[in-house]
Amino acid sequence: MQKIVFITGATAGFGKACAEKFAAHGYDLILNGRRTDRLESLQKELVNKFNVAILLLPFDVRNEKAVFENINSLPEEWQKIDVLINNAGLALGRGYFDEGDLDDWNTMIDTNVKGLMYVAKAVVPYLIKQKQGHIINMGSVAGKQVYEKGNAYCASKFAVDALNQALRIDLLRHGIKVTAIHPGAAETEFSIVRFKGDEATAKEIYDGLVPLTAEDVAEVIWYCTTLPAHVCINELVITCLQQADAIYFNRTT
Ligand code: NDP
Ligand code: 8X3
Repeated sequence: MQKIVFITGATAGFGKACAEKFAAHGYDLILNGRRTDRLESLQKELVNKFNVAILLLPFDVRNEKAVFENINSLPEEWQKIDVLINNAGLALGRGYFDEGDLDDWNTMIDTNVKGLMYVAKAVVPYLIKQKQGHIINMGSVAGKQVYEKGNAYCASKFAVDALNQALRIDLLRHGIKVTAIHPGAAETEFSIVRFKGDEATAKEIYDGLVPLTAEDVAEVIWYCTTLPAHVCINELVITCLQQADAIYFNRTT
């Protein structure tokens, strides 16, 4: 039977790489992000290449009303979601707590925590109805260990870690798999967004490293969704070889 994956934040980075990966394996796709032009060109590309069906659902995950209106009104043929990749998220700024920008904090918490919760809450009734499904929550090494100047972003990803555990516990009785992926440094648009378009500073994050790619992360997510029905990976922490955890790097390349 045709399978469906719903990916938030599919206009770049991990979400886009997941869209390519799942389409290559014949999944139909529901793709979310705010940049509609990017969603449309990705749709065109993947339909041409893999002949899959794609539904675009452009909305801001911070917008509670938009999340529930869009997901509650999915056409019936799109309601049988097999996999939700709850990936939309961002960091904004990297600085001491006492120098932090409240707007940046609010955006990170609203997107990474509340947005992820809204989308899961809206999708879960479909998974419960079909008595199966898999939620992949995008965490981070920053949600496992706090680093200097990480404060609000780390807090948002610690919350994702907690929600991932909470969802698995609360959905246990419905037979729904819940997995968190916690990547380390991966070269996507993440750092350009974090440093607000300052490409030189964004690049420094990866100095001396062969960082993870979006495709590396998509490959791991794909793997988690291909295991036998009775097997659930609870969480995975993934770094490049030159990163030991959220703090220690071997910058030699
Ligand atoms: P990118 O910046 O490349 O992609 C982020 C995606 O999230 C974009 O598609 C963006 O789409 C979407 N997004 C952001 N805000 C919203 C919003 N309010 N509503 C809907 N979509 C939104 O970054 P990554 O792919 O690297 O990041 C994806 C996830 O992985 C994030 O949760 C991030 O925290 C996490 N992560 C990243 C790591 C890294 O080093 N790259 C490591 C660990 C975790 P648009 O702007 O079009 O809305
Ligand atoms: C992104 C990885 O180390 O920049 O979540 O926080 S890090």
